[in-house]
This record gives sequence, C-alpha cells and structure tokens, in this order.
Amino acid sequence: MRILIRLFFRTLRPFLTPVVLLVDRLAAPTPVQRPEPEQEYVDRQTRALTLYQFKTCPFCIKTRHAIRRLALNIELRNAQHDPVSREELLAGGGEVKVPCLRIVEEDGSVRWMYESSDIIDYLDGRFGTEVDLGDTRPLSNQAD
Ligand SMILES: N[C@@H](CCC(=O)N[C@@H](CS)C(=O)NCC(=O)O)C(=O)O
Repeated sequence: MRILIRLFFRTLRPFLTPVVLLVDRLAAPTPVQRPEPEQEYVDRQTRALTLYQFKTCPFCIKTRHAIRRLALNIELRNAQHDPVSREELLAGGGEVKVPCLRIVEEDGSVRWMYESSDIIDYLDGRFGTEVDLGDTRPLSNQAD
C-alpha cells in the first residue's frame, strides 16, 4: 500500500511542483521595512543562520514566508537535491527532516532547530517588529 501511495505521488509530482511553486509565489508576504541601520544589524545577525529545506515542502514554504515577512537574509540550502546539504543536515541535526534551522550561537556552539512552528516562533522572537533590537550599531562602533 505504501509503495502504491509513493508511486501515486511520484507520478503527480511533475504536475504538482509548478502549482505549489506558483502558490508559494502568489502567497508570499510583503517584507517589513526597517530603517537602514536596523536592517544592517539584522543582516549581521542572520549570517549565523542557515535554513535547510525542500523547495516544495509546505512546512518549508510556511517558514520561508515568515523569513520573507521579517525581511531576513537567511541562506537557504536545498537538502532534497543537494547531496552535500543533505549530508550536513543528517550529520549535524541527526535526521533528514525539513525545515531545519542551523543556528550558530554567540559562543560558537551550533544548534539545529527542527519544526516549522518552533523556527517561526524563534525568528519572530528575535526579529519581530515588536522586538526591541537594542543598540544596532556594530560592536566596534559601540562605546565601552
Ligand atoms: N511537523 C514538521 C513536519 C516536517 C515534515 O514532515 N517535513 C517533511 C517534508 S514536507 C520531511 O522532511 N520529510 C522527510 C523526507 O521527505 O525525507 C514541521 O512542521 O516542520
């Protein structure tokens, strides 16, 4: 039965993929606008984040929409078709399940966060419009 279901979806995939990608594009939210120094600060922070994802996975689409809504420049890695990214995800996170956010913490430790809702909550909590970003100047420009 499982094989039949797989075969069914494999046959449908070439037709479904363009539809999913079109819906993804049409439903994409408008990014938030931040003053330039704030956006630069956020860009510096998001350099430590990488999203492992599949292009047409609905949970990944939901997560990419949150990333777009928050105007975050987070590197996306395709764990479906890029074997290197897939291997990184498996070795680092422990399983090939997407989306997964790789977070390099300030102390250099690495955290792998699975579950789209947890990822979105984390991003909203760090970069949401209600969040006070504090002093957004680069560390080298801040007074001691
Ligand atoms: N509850 C999870 C569901 C994630 C999930 O089921 N992802 C699927 C893709 S849509 C997956 O990674 N499947 C593993 C595979 O296809 O190898 C979430 O919200 O992130």
